[in-house]
Amino acid sequence: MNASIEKMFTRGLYGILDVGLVGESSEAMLENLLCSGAPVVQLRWKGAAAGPMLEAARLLQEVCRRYGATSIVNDRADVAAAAGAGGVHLGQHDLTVWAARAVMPPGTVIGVSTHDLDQVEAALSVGADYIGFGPVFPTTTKEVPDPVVGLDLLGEVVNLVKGRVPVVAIGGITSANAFDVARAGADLAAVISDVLLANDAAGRARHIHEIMTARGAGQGSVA
Ligand code: TZP
Ligand code: MG
Repeated sequence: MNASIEKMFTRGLYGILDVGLVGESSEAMLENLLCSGAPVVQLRWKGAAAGPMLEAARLLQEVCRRYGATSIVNDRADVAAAAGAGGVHLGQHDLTVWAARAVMPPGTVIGVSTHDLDQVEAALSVGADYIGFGPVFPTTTKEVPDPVVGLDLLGEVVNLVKGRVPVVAIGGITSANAFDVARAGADLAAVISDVLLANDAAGRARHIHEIMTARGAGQGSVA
């Protein structure tokens, strides 16, 4: 198992720096996310041109390195590779895991978004390094979200994955429901709006990270 994945084999907050949402305050927000202790932060910038995204990904990688966290670039394996990022996150309509591996250096992380059990099986069979699953709850952040999967199906995914790779829950997760997400067995909670739009983003990120890492919160699927 490579070092970046090993770092992710821990419960906690999966931070997402959504540049479309935070704009010019991105750099300060990145520090807020990393100060929480989050082991991983993803750069998400829908509609960005490759040049500005590469610049943002380089900054992400540099700051994550300082905090000992894994940097992940959403959607774009080419940008992730060029920036020296720790990994890439692929949606169902992005490059395949196989194609992304051809672009990414050995030892980098490839995560896949899934929305049902068949997609989870498929992602595991092609060697995804972690499984994103959701939306667990309703979300307004994604323009066209997939149907809500709920906590019971999240629990089924955790049972199906059996600790082989980390399970990252996403969609509508807040400090108010993060404990339920942890109890369903997710290793990491990926959160956008509840953290980025909070008055005290650093405090909210830390709170959710603490909920996810609290003793007795999870089933310890990858413990
Ligand atoms: N994928 C599934 S739901 C979602 C993504 C990117 C958006 C999550 O955002 P929020 O604000 O945490 O619901
Ligand atoms: Mg995508």
